[in-house]
Amino acid sequence: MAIILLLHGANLNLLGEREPEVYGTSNLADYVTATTIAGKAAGHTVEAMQSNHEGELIEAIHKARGRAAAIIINPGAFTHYAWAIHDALAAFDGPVVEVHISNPNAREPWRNTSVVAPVALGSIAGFGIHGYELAVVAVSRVLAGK
Ligand code: CA2
Repeated sequence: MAIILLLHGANLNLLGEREPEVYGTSNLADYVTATTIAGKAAGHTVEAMQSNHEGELIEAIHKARGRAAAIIINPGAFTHYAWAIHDALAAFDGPVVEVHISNPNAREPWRNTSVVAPVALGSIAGFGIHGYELAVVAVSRVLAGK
């Protein structure tokens, strides 16, 4: 049984409270629950953490080194400019999957760039809560060597 670290970045603690037309009505706890259930079904433990502070996310990524087998991360708006998160993820030794609830490539131009994508094994965007389940399936297969 491996540990999958699920990280959420800036403002994602507000999910379900505003902009339901973009982000739906599920709150952060719903996303964590769905990911945990998918992880359990695949035989893994999901540990979740959200922060509005870039440095706290970096610390969590550092602590995951040698402990977690994989990271699933929705960095929120940090996605588009946080090179320090990019560098922290680059120093992590397992697969990283970038997840977005909406499809940033179909939105404002400033959302079209991800500084996390170059250090992710892959990115899943636009499928809402299902994207998290897809990320768990992808990570599990990679960890199993399939
Ligand atoms: O689609 C995603 O998952 C995003 O990572 C969400 C970020 C956005 O900056 C990225 O471009 C795409 C924003 C999350 C903010 O979520 C809120 C939800 C409800 C109320 C206010 C903010």
